[in-house]
Amino acid sequence: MSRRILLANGPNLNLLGTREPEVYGTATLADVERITAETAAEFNFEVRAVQSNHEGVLIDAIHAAREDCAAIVINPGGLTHTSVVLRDALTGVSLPFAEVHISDVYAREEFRHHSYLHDVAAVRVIGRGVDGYADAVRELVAHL
Ligand code: CA2
Repeated sequence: MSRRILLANGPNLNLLGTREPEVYGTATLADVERITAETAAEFNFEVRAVQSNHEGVLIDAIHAAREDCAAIVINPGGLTHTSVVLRDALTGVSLPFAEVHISDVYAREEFRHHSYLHDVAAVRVIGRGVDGYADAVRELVAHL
């Protein structure tokens, strides 16, 4: 088994730490990538991180993960609530994945309550802030 995890962050998550701290906190995307890599290292896994504002770039990264990753941690951003395409990519590569949301989507607008990934994710971590990425790694590794 590969000892690598793909960390994928979707649209607008590059803005973390710069706006809306009351919703998303003050940690940056770099912090998220560091937290995830440090937690993975505790289990002897390395992390390849990608963030993109473009759906197709995320799809290509997921397809590439099939070659050299054991699992995926993904915060799809707003694509969570819209993208059959992303769901198809994730189910298509057959890698276990964790769906992470920094905010508690169920305490927000109703359109955020539905996820196209929810029923196919191996792990779901919702509303635990950026520490949720560390929890996702732990739960995903336990699942492997
Ligand atoms: O809570 C999450 O992690 C979300 O996946 C974040 C998405 C949102 O559409 C989902 O419903 C829940 C939005 C990411 C945008 O991130 C920003 C961060 C700072 C400032 C502005 C946007």
